[in-house]
Amino acid sequence: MVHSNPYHLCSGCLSLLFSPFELFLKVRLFMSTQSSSSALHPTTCESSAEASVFLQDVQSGLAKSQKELHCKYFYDERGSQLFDQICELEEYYPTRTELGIMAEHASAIAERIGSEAVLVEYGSGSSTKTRLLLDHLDSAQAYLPVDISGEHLHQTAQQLRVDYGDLDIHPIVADFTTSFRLPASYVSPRTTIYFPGSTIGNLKTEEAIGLLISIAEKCGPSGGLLIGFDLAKDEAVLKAAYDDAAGVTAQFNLNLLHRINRELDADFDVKRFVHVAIYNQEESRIEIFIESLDEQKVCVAGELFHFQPGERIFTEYSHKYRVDQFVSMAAQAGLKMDALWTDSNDYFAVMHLSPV
Ligand code: AVI
Repeated sequence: MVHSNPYHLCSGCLSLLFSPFELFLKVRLFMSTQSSSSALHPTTCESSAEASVFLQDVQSGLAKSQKELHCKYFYDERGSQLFDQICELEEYYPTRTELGIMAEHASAIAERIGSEAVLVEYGSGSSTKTRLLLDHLDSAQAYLPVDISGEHLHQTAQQLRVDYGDLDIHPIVADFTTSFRLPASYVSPRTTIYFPGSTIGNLKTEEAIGLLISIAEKCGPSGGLLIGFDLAKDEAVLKAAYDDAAGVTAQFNLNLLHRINRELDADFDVKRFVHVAIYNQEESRIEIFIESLDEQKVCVAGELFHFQPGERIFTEYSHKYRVDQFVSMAAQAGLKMDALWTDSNDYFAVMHLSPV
């Protein structure tokens, strides 16, 4: 069985390409979208090149004064299983809320996208949400799922071809955050990028704007962006969602240390670390850390790292936007909102934007 992975990354591939977009960001982004229901391949390092990028990232992250590990590394096989479990938790509202919005407003959303669209999905995992769209779109020209995991892509495309016989389905194996281009024959004034899952919230603001810029460049003058993102809300709701009573999110976060032990010849004593999720009100985001319970030393492939009691490793941001904040971030990328759908609690937003 394979599991959800909102990053769909292959660290070996990731180290190879540097687009103008990446240079602009001065970071490498390896993101894709989440899906609770789809089967996505785990991202355990499969080659020595990938393992060496992972090792470099871990050692350089732990050498920083604020220790950090990139959240893209959450999603090995076990991490992807745990993420699937998170999506099913009572406290974790985003997945079911977004799906509810899509189910309730599918025909209005499809109408906003318009007829004869070329639909490009960033991260092709969310087949349930995608099917809701495909079921309602008027004479879509083509569906282009984009994913770094070729095997998964081709499985999805195969099934969709069976179910949507008339639709031109053209999977693209690519990391859309790097130097990804649409094939010339699919470049259309009606290109709509679909980016569900609120994965944009895991990016730093400048990274999110960079990604939106690259999207604005791709969607046609009569096309746009359909994006799902999480909304700012009561702190108690957020803290419960990222520190659930059953401790699944804690296991998900700490699995990163198990993964490093497994794959990188490290000796984290995982029981001497705990999961911490903080709500940073000023930045309107959840910040996730792994905290050391006591003074300890950890060896990662021969390199020693010291931890003080209470010292934290930063692992993830999850931004919660106000609609006006998101609109102004999108404006910096040359995109303007033209439709918005939310749930009855205003927990989550699905927004349609067009190039200015
Ligand atoms: C993938 N991403 C949108 C999730 C989120 O809610 O930020 C990742 C996650 N981290 C902890 N729980 C879920």
